[in-house]
Amino acid sequence: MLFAAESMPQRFAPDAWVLRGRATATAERLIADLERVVGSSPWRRVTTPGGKQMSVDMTNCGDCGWVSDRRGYRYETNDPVTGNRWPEMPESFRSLATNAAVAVGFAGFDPDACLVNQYVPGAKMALHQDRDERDMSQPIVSVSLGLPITFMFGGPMRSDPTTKITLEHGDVVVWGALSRLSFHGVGTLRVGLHPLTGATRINLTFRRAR
Ligand code: MD3
Ligand code: FE
Repeated sequence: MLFAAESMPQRFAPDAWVLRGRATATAERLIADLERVVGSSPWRRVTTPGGKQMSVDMTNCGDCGWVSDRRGYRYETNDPVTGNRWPEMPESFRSLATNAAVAVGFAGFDPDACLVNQYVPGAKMALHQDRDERDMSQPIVSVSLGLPITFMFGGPMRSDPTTKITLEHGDVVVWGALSRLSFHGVGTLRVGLHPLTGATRINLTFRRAR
């Protein structure tokens, strides 16, 4: 194949699209830029307000970053681990996110936060809502790199039925306003080896937080 497989956006929920392979061609650049981000703001495992340590390694880049501790969930302009501002959002990240948003009709998406999640074997993310952002009419863009995972997507109530989709290396998902308060989660990462990320899965989540 001359070009990485990239398909048209597929809508899998009333306001959610998957762009299969959208990030494949730029994945090496994204991972190189991520290494610089992690060099400034290293991976860490945060604690939830309930006192449990998450199984996912996290960091952020951009004007603000998502943090969690015993006091709650929130966005902060400074990394609590280093005390410094979060690293700047690499241009490779920003352009991928804004272009993917445009591809499904969201012109003007201007993310100020990119939460980066790293899943090692055994890591997962339980069903939850994202409700720490100010303007819930803004979309969210997520980029999957490395090993595949099962993503679960439900409705506005925890008890709503969930749809499962496999997210693979290079897949980009755009979530519109009608999806914003939907419960979602990620199944346990299984052991594997990916040529670009090794034994891990990386997810970049772009948000307009403030
Ligand atoms: C749907 N991360 O960081 S990204 C999260 O794969 C999170 O690491 C998952 O859920 C991951 O909060 C999923 C896709 C995603 C992110 C935010 C959403 C989907 C969403 C917010 C509302 C609805
Ligand atoms: Fe989430």
